Amino acid sequence: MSEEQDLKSNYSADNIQVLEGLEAVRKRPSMYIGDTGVKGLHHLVYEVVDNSIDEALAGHADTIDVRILEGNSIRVEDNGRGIPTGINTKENKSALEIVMTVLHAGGKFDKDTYKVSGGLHGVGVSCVNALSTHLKAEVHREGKIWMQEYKIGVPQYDVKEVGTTDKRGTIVTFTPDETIFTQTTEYKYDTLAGRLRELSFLNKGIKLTLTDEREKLEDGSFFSETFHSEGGLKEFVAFLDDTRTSILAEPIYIEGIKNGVPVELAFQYNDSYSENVHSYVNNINTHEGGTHIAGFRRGLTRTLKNYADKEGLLKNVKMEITGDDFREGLTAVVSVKVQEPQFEGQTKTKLGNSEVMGSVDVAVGEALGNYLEENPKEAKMIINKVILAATARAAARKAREMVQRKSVMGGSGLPGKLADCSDSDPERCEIYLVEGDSAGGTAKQGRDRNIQAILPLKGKILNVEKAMEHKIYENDEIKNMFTAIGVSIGTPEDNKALNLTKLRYHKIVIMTDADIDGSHITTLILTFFYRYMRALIEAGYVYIASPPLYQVKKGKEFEYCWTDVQRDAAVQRLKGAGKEDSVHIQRYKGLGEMNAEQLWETTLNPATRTLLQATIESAAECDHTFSMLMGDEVAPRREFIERNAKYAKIDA
Ligand code: 0RA
Repeated sequence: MSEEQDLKSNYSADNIQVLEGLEAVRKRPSMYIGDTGVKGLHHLVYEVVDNSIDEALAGHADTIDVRILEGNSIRVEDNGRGIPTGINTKENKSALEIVMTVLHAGGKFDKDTYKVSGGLHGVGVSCVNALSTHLKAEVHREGKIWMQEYKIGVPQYDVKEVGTTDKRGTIVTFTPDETIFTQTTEYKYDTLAGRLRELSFLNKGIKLTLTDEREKLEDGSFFSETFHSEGGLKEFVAFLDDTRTSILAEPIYIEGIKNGVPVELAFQYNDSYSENVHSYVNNINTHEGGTHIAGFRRGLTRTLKNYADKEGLLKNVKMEITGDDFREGLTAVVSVKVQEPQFEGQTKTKLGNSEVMGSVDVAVGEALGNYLEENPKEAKMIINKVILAATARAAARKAREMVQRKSVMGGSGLPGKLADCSDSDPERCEIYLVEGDSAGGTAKQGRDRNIQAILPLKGKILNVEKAMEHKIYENDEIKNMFTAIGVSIGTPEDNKALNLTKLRYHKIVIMTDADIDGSHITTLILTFFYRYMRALIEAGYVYIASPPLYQVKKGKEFEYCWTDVQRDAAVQRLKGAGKEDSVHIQRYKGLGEMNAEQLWETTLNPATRTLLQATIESAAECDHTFSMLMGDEVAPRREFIERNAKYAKIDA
């Protein structure tokens, strides 16, 4: 019986509504979980974990165990009270069955619990059920084990008692439906780990464990990590800044309920020039900020300014100090819990509730005011840093205006190294940022000159993580990128706002050699985009080219290969009846080894190439990774490279 028939044959008067609900989820999964790609696939896990987080926040659980099982099934276990299994008299069904099969039913059985968790889409575990070929719910409660299984959301039997137990809690195991998640059903360990780590900082005291059971380690065990933070946001900020040099001995930490809004935040200053403020509402990352961030900025600026004025620290300062100056080198995490959040903005990640602004402003004002009074030495260090920032800002503005002036000089303002395309519709146009003049030359010959522009970049570009802002605008390679791409920055209100109206290409492709240097250059360019043109990444305009690693050849026949597995398979295929040694493997050490035609076939031709789109899964995770990769500390960088050794080994 097919799954669709399975769904139909279970129709009966009293569950029509239920089935309609879950059919809607299967018909339009994106409406419920965002998309059916990699993101949506991982969202299923977050949806289940969120329920356990809610149980923990209600004070009934402290441990959540997540496992990636063989075949990419997921198992989530908590030590909470267990979803109630008794018969709900109104529906004449087990509460467990209702929670698992009715949209938005999750919270309805426990009105007293203050529900604050719940993913961006907050749709509940029944959606996960609808999008799984198989799901099993197990409840350990009052000495008994209860169980029910489902196929694409349809119960396979009534909730049944299957044994006795001395544990408490809920276990949900599910297998995502590959007919829904057509792109991939493979879970990325690092993606799940990043979210669980984030959740552990945002919800202090909860122990979250992730285990990858898909592959055994050499000693026969599975790779596993536990994320557990007693310090919460204070530790989050320390983690984000672990490769930067802090100004204060410890982050400033603020926690309290203001006008009924629970506010938690922590911040630290470091000796870098970038601002890293991350915000969350009900554990959801609010990329676009909103009223909580506005309140934080307002409280920070006002309190620091008042203190500096009162202490006469600005007496000899001639230039104007702006809000930005108070946030240079600032790393902060702001987390609020809002009963009925209103999300706005392009990606619905901007908090709109106006009352929250005052709550955060007041919380910061009180706590920071006290801190400054009690820690005059630290207070002076912060104010001195602000004054320095104001001085540097003047220099940066000048440098930025120079870049801008050049970019508005019309067509002639384009960099001399740019080989532009002839089409002028940005939607069709692409620009390849190519490592080195020689590969740049090949790319210029091999490209489709109607729609593909080539900008060669000279060696390693400036590390923006370590440079002061005005240096960045003085750097030739960076100037070339700004002017070629056609974006400008800098409005009086917000000097980081990016103006995309003059964007000249909708695909910006980074193309470097497939070796360690190449991946370093890719990282440098991505860091630059992340810090100075983040909107380009957020809009999905930034890509990474993937040139092949090998050409396997026998006589006139040849194949390109991107991995060792592909290479070995190609060798087998081409070997055929012939002798093995007649098969020749060419290892491409750099783009320069390919001729124009080969580069076109493998890497440039839109019909056959593979582009990786750069995305920001978690801004906090990205921030940490970039500062670590580009920062001063060697040990964590080496560790990261070793952990990602599959890629790093390419050139070993
Ligand atoms: C409603 C009521 C009760 C527990 C839960 C929900 C619950 C849901 C989930 C989802 C994952 N883990 C969970 N743990 C508990 C219990 C009410 C009571 O016992 O009085």
